[in-house]
Amino acid sequence: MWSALKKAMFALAIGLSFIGFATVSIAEVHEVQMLNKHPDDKKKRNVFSPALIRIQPGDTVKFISADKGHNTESMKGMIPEGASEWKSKVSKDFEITYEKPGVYGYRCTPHAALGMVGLVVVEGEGWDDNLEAAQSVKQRGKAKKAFEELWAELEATN
Ligand SMILES: [Cu+2]
Repeated sequence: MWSALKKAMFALAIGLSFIGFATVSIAEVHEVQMLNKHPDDKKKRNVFSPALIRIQPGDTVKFISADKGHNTESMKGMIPEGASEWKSKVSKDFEITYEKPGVYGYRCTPHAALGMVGLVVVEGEGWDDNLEAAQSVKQRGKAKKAFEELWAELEATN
């Protein structure tokens, strides 16, 4: 026969293991800095850092206006079908929660042609369904090279 204490401890252990399990699935908040200069390479100006971020459905990305003059805006043809577009105000922090797996290409409206673009990848079933479509969007100026580097980084870390 178990003592009342043993029973209580057993119940507590079960309870704690459920809490531990639940913690794993709690949505996370990821930060992306909007910067005038790359933290590791001062020659790179106007950057999102990190420019490529992988998250889980339900996670939030917080874009931090660390330096003024930047924003974040989803790009036409570069987000999954049915996902919501976004456009933040310049020089303001901005938060967005992503539910649908897929790739989400975005830019800084004033600096897109200078290569200030980024990629959010929401992992999960069908995440690469819109990959080809996003990659085939025509890019202007330095955004072309910037996205080529992001696609390469994405492929290298798959
Ligand atoms: Cu910018």
